[in-house]
Amino acid sequence: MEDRIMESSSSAFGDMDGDHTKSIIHIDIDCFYAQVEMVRDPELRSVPLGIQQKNIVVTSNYEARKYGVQKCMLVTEALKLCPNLKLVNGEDLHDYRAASNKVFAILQHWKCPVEKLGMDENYIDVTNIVQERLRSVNMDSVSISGNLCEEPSIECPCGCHTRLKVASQVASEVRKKIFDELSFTTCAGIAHNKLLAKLVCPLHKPNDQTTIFPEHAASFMATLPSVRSIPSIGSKTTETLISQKILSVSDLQQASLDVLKKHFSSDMAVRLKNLSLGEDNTPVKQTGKPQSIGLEDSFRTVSVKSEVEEKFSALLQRLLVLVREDGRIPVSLRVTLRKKDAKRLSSHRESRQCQISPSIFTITNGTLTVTEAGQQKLMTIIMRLFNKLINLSKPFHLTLVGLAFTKFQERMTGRSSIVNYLMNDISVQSVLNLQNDCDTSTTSMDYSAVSPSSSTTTDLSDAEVEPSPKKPKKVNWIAKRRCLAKEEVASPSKLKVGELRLNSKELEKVSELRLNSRDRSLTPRASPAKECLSDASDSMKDVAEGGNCEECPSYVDQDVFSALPEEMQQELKTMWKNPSSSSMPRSSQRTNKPKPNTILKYFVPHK
Ligand code: DCP
Ligand code: MG
Ligand code: MG
Repeated sequence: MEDRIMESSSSAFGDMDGDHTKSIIHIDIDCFYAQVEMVRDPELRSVPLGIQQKNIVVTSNYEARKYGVQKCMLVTEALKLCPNLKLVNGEDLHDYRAASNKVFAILQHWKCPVEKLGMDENYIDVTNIVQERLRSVNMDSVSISGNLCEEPSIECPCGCHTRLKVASQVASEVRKKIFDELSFTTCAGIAHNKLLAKLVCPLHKPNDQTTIFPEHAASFMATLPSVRSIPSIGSKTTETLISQKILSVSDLQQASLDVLKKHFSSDMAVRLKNLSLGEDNTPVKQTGKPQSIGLEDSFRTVSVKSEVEEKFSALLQRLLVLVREDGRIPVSLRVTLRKKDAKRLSSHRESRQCQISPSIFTITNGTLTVTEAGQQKLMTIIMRLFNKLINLSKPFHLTLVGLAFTKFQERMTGRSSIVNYLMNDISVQSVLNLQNDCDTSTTSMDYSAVSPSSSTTTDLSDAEVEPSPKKPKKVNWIAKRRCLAKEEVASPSKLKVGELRLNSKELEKVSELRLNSRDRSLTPRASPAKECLSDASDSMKDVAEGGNCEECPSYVDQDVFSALPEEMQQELKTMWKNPSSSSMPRSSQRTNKPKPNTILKYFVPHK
């Protein structure tokens, strides 16, 4: 135990020494798509209802569940169980997304961090509200609202029972407000960490809530049917654990850390062990705009290039609508394919992404638009990425194509925002989609926590060589840890542009340079290379060879420097060796004569 805590404290996850100070609520909307339809048409409330996407019932209302109609059941199977099942097509996700955003907006009312986990799930960290209320409330009069996982035998000396009781009341209020304003019933889980809050949330479905006290964490975790039931554990991790005869959560609780460390990194081993005990110290991070906006379409099989092109073209049209709604200018595009592997009788996904020029998009009357020529440019890029993924000299069989804009530039409206654009960190996206278990057309909105610099989720699943289609997932823990170590993304580029007058060509050049530098920070190191590279962007590979600049002054960002063309590097080095011969924009060197606007100007020391 001590070993675990010590390891844990020195790990990247921070300490996990039985800190019960937080109060976290996890909220999940009951039969989400079905409720959206029932709110639209109240007559559907009294009938068994299934939401259909292609040949699958993606969810059903609780009336239909009485007949055994489950999420992700084949329509044929569902109709056998419930011949009166009313089916509503749910392939257009627009209204579901809109409802999801409304719920998210309501949750902002409490002015606490809210992290969106999927279309119908959110975490809220109500620690501060609880503290505030406890100042004005008689502690003895506080009672649990809703269900308690297990009655406590003794009071925890830290006062967490009282705090969680107050949190359960806040959860009731949150659920009531969602119901009053949107007519959606919800479930909630209340705990001192995200893991437990999520896991106890569905214990009393629908329209109810459950609280768990910290001392019951380990015993509750042991009741879960398998290690796979832990939200952060994906199929590959599960496979590895099973290979070590670790099947149940209690097996994992009892597994020796040394054994785990033989199969996982030290941090990961500790993390797995802690999760099995119901310990999780990942913070609730306020969700910002989605980190990527994507769409996928799946089908039985497509083996002809022209058909692929049609699919992409249709996806692109829909994607451009979403991007217009979002309002940000995309600067990176990702193409995803799922290839059928006849030999392995399986399918797997592969992605490629590349930067795209922001000039493809224009803002007309405040609306983001793409001209016909711009759309053709995008199609050319898409098909180029496709050609990189598929060897066209051999037959291919695809079962899914996907498109996503994965990086964005905030809108530039005026001179100062150009500076902002260049100075702000552009968040680097991970490769995850919110997607269906079932093979249907999906929209992916990969929501980011506001800061891209650290991991916020408890997602440990399988490094996302292929994002698992099992369940909605957000940012992947391993991918983030491996590819986006804090120090690699947090430091802003040292390009300083305060005094520049840029024409659009140069602006583009600098933005590309900057993005290259960003992407380069993703370049995988040492062993995790495989996981990252399979989804690596072209630019990552293209800039991976950059060298060190021993002659660089300390204020120069080495990543940026090594991403420059060779001749520019030479020019800079010469200039640094012999500053008097340079066109560096030092005030002492300024003359009235206009100087060519060269890249050298961008390298000015940080003040
Ligand atoms: N969804 C989907 N494909 C899946 C799972 C879910 O399209 N494999 C969609 C339909 C659901 C919504 O996401 O309505 C939310 O998923 P949940 O797992 O929360 O399921 P529900 O909200 O439908 O039901 P529950 O009452 O069990 O939460
Ligand atoms: Mg739900
Ligand atoms: Mg859900």
